[in-house]
Amino acid sequence: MLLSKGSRSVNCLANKLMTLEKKTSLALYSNMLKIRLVEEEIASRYNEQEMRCPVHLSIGQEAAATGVGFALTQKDKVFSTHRSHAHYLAKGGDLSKMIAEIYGRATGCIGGRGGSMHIMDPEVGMMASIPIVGSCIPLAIGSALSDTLDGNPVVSVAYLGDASIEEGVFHESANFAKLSNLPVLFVCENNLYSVYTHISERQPPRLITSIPEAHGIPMVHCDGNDIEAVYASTLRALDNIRSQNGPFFLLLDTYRWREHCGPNFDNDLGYRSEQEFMEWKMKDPVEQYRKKLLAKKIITKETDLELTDNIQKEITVAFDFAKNSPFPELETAINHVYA
Ligand SMILES: Cc1ncc(C[n+]2csc(CCOP(=O)(O)OP(=O)(O)O)c2C)c(N)n1
Ligand SMILES: [Mg+2]
Repeated sequence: MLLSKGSRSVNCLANKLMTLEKKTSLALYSNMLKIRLVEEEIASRYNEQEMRCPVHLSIGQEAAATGVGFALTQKDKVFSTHRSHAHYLAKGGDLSKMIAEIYGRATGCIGGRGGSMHIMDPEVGMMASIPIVGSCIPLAIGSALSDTLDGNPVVSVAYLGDASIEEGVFHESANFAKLSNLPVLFVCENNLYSVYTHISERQPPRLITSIPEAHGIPMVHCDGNDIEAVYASTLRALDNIRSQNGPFFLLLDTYRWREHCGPNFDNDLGYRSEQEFMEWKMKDPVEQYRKKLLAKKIITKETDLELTDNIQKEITVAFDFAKNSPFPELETAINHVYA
């Protein structure tokens, strides 16, 4: 884990890691497993053509969303991207409302109007998901400015992919957030790709870590497959922000396993190698943590199976709920439209 100058000592992070309670470990593991199983279910049912929206799955990236989401309070606000399911579930989102949204049903978290790429639910602090790359970032900045002016002690989180770094709005937002000392956590999930293009073909040969530094924003760079590292780093980042030190940047190394958009594997297209994929797959965040918890006897093979079974049942209930829910009424089609 790499800490930039100006951030606090690593010891406080190590202490937090050591004192991670059994129930916290279990909660982190359960949530990662739930994201994995939910998204695998979406993938396996996608070809039934009842989910009539594009889906961007986070399979392989579960530790990033879970570690961040679990460190936040319910009042903290999250602004997400096209790859939002995991962010929502880790923020305490309702699984049935999410699946119903993806199925376009009136019971979805935004009434079936948005689908997978627009998941939002202000009740749990999921303020928006925006598929235009980089565009959720200024929303998080505006929200942080508004909360600061109103005296609300809330942190706004801007999730971004590695491609958002290439958008002008990221730099304008980072500049303004630092200048105004805003309580913003930038979370960059660097999965190396923007659709089919590797970061080395899109960005000059410098580390992303140099970018927040150039804006004077403290940062932590950590293994996005290590759930405890992500969780502890986020707690550290939040400590720093809540001490009114302004924005913080968290860089998480991760990898998406399936195609950019859709349920399939696409290594056969040739934009990345099977070997690279396998190397990342070996770092499977769910499997790594399962092994760790088994070794520490926090779970057993039996309790793990029971947990998996319970999550599967919850998933079945959510899909049944979605499929049995009505579509929105035609008369409501122009509600919430501002044009
Ligand atoms: C401004 C803009 N340009 C292009 C696109 C098309 N597009 C959708 S997702 C995506 C890749 C984004 O990559 P990244 O931010 O790294 O997130 P990831 O998909 O890897 O999670 C692109 C180019 C878009 N939605 N918005
Ligand atoms: Mg990416």
